[in-house]
Amino acid sequence: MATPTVIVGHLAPDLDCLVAIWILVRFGGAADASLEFVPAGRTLHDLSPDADPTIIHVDTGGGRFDHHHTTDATLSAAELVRRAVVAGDEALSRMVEQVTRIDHAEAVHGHQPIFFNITDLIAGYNALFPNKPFHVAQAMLPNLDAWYEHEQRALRLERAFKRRVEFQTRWGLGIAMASDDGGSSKLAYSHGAVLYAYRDRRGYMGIAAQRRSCVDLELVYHDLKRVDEQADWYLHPGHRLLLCGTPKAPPRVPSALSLDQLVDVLKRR
Ligand SMILES: [Mn+2]
Repeated sequence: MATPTVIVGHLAPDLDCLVAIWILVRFGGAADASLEFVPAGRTLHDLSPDADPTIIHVDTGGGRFDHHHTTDATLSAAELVRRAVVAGDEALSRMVEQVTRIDHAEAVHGHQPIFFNITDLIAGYNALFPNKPFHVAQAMLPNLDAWYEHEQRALRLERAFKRRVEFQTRWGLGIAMASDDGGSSKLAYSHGAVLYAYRDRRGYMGIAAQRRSCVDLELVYHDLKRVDEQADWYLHPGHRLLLCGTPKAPPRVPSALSLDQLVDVLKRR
C-alpha cells in the first residue's frame, strides 16, 4: 500500500472509523498523514474514493475501505484496513473482530450493555468536540493503543497458561502459573480451578479463590507468616485473596518463595 498522506473519515467518527484510522497511523506508515472528515458516505472534494492512492478513505465514500456496499457482518472499515495493512497480528485481529461486532450490533438494534463502554466514551468525545472530529480522533488514539496492549497482554497470559501446573488442595483443583503479567482468574476458573496461585516478573505473588467457593485462606496466611515471615503478605477480609505485591500496592518486602514453594504450602494445608 502507498504511504497515506491524507486519511479521510466521516464526521462524528464512530469506533469503526476511529480504529481504521488508528491502524493506518500506527501500523500503516501514516503517522504523519493529515486527517480529514467528510459527511458520511461522501469523499474528499467529491472525488472518486480510490483515485489517489495516498488519500485513503475509511468508513465513507464507497471505496476499498468502506464496507457500506455490503451487509456482510464480518466486515467493517477497520477489518478491511487490517487485512490490507497487518493481516498476521493476532492481538489486532481480536481487537478488530470486536470492533466489527460492535459496529454491526449498533447498526442493527443496539443491544445496550449495562455499563459505560468504549462506544459511550466516543459519544462523550463527540459531544465535547461536536465540530472538531480531529480532536475526537486525537483523544481516542491513545485509548486504542491501550486496548491493543490489553489484547497483547491477554495473549501473553494465554501462552503462559499453557505451562501451568495443576495440583490438588483440600478445596479442589489448584492452578499455578508464572508469567510476566502474573495470573489470570478468567483462565484458571474456566479450567475448573477453585483457586490459583501466580508469580509475575517482579516477583509479586498471589493466591485467589473463586468467589462462590468455601476456600478460606486464613490458615495458609498463617503458614506463610511462618515460612516467609519477612514478606509483606496481605489477607483480604473476604479470606479468598492472599497477596504479596500488586501494582496497586507494591510490597515493602517481596516474597522469598518460589512458585513451587508456594504451591507446596497450599498442598499441605
Ligand atoms: Mn463501519
